[in-house]
Amino acid sequence: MLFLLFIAELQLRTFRPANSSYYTARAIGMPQQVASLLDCARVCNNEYSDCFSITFSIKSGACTPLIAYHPKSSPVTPSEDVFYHTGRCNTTGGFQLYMIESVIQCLYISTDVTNFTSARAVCQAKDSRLFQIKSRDKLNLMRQLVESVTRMSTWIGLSDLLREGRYVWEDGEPAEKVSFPIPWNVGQPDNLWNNEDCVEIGYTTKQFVNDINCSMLLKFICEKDILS
Ligand SMILES: [Ca+2]
Ligand SMILES: [Ca+2]
Repeated sequence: MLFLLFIAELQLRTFRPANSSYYTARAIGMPQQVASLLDCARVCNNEYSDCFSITFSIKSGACTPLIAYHPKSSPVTPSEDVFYHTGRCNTTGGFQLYMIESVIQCLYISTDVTNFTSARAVCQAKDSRLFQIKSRDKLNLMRQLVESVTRMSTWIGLSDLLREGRYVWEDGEPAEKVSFPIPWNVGQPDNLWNNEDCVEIGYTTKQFVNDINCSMLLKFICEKDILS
């Protein structure tokens, strides 16, 4: 139940009031009556893989899923509606939108555990990659997901498999080129037994990461680019 509440909360946050003067959008479905903004967000997420945004009228309960926006064009949003927007997240393969503060992510969260190589392969097969923590917001999101959803140590998309001590994010960017520093736990990375080349975020040490043996069985999170 806690899990469901958490997901509902995050979903709701994915639809933020937008300045409609910067967007135009085209309806991709007829307006339908829903009970709440959250239900409208669900309609967009679950019933339309190409849904980019919604209009929702608190007064009438009318919910309209939208596609295609063109920044800096004239608005078409009816003035009595509140216009919410989000990036697009194709939910095929179990992906969902998650957002905290300014970061919005299209994520798949594993329900079972596996080693780093398999986790990476699962993400790649889903046309995505292991979750990368390249900003404070993404670290905050990851921390909440570990605390409330995976509830155990979770792989992140960072490793020094190619060259010892040279950490590279899954998209190939060397960690030292990213302005947000790797949030290592105290004393990490220690390359224990000369055999730790993959990186986990621990359940008890949520805001910090640790290098660990790649054959450990952990949960993982895949991220896909948000389409806007
Ligand atoms: Ca290492
Ligand atoms: Ca370590």
